[in-house]
Amino acid sequence: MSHALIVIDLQNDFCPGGALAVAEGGQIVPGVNARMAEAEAVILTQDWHPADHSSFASQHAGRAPMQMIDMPYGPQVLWPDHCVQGSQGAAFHPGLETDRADLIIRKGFRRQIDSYSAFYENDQTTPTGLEGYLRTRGLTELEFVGLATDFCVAWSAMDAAKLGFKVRVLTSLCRGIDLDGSMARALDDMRAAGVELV
Ligand code: VGL
Ligand code: ZN
Repeated sequence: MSHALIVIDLQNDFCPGGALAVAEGGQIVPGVNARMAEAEAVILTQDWHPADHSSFASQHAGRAPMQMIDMPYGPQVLWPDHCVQGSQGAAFHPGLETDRADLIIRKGFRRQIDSYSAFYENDQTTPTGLEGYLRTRGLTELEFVGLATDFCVAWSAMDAAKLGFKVRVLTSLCRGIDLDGSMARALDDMRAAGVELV
């Protein structure tokens, strides 16, 4: 019981009825709540975009959601507007026991850059500060759950493994978007990065 549970983006917009809904996204909530009791620390991430965020297709003339675009930091999927700061869509799923969180870390708040990972923004250099928090608390073992498996969960888990944490992803408590085979690719990439898939 020395691990941290990191719950990725369990927010209304990623659940059925939301702006970027992941199939069955809400179904993992009871299981995620149950895992909180087993963890030394509980950390929630919250996707938190300004209304004019550059990852939104609406900000690029003639572009549609799910198309790719080249950003200064690399290729980027254009998303429907989602998780706008302060909106109901950005709020956590109402069933999630957020009172049990030690830390809530927000990401994606800089207009020019997206942030899938809880550790680094999509330039893979700008830190969120989570690594320092975990290290100063002596938390070296991380368990990931949440949404979406093939984007924010996978990028977070792979960064954690690269940083030297012992990492597992509970796949039954994750759900994915699966855009052009991204689900299979993410599972392969996580395994290759040394992430344990449970
Ligand atoms: C996510 C796409 C855009 C995620 C966040 O939480 O996986 N995906 N923003
Ligand atoms: Zn986002």
